[in-house]
Amino acid sequence: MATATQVTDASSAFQPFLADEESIAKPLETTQCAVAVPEKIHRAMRYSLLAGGKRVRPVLCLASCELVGGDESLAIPTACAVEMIHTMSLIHDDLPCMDNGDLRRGKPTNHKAFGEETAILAGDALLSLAFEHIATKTTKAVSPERVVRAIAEIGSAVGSLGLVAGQMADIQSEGKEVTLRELEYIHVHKTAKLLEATVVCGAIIGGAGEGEVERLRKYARCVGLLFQVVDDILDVTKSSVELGKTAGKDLASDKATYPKLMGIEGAKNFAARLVAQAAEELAHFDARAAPLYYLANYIANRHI
Ligand code: GRG
Repeated sequence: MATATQVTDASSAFQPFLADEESIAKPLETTQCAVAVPEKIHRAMRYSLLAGGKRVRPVLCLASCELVGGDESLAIPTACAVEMIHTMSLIHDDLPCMDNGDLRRGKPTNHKAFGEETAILAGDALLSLAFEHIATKTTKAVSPERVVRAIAEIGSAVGSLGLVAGQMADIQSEGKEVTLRELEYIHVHKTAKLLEATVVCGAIIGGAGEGEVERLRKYARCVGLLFQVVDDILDVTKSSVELGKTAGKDLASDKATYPKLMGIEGAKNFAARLVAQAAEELAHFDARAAPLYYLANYIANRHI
């Protein structure tokens, strides 16, 4: 069995509450790894957090910190915290009372593996751990004022005016005709707000000035919306390939998507405009903006 020191660099940032991924899949009786009591809740938290995923948000956070001259190590706790929050939102989104998903990140969803009660609690605990993690693990090299600002930024991005608002609007739009404006509201809140907070917090922790923070906020808004537009395009193109048809599943389904409201070419043009707008904001920075250019293009051209 692997030890905590054998996990990958990316995963080791999530210590101390994780041990090794392999043990997560094993029944509790055969698991040797040290997890806090109650073990089931900590195993459920690690199960989803370490299940993989593209880690787009942490990478954006670190790149933003470096862009403004901060060492990436300063932003590691914030980057991990954002991934914890993203993961908890996926766990809750998959619940039977929400999207009722069976699979996530190539594995059974948290509630399928651990039961609904545990999945709800695992999400709650990840959310709370995220804020604790920033507050207690950010190095003293970052001023307390900046740490508090980052915590407030993330808190407001995921609360009732942020991610939760987007999810609520999404639920309330079910079975109704959705306009482009309403769709944008849902995605800006459900997806873009957390991405925005991620980039902004990387900059705050890295020591950015106000002008830099606001430019990066604009960059992140474009990238956040881009993320969802591309997701919608992928839903159509993936299902077209899977079904061997020209019309994808999502063009026919009830769910409002960008390709459905704008057509596939319209959605692709919109995505291209968002990438260009994001790049425009970065043009005000020096060569250290290269990773953020790359990330916008990665998000635009990804296949998963
Ligand atoms: C955060 C307080 C709080 C509550 C959560 C359930 C809920 C409220 C919101 C749902 C938000 C949600 C699931 C939005 C979709 C975001 C999205 C685009 C997910 C896919 O992100 P990827 O592709 O996934 O980055 P990986 O697995 O690669 O990390």
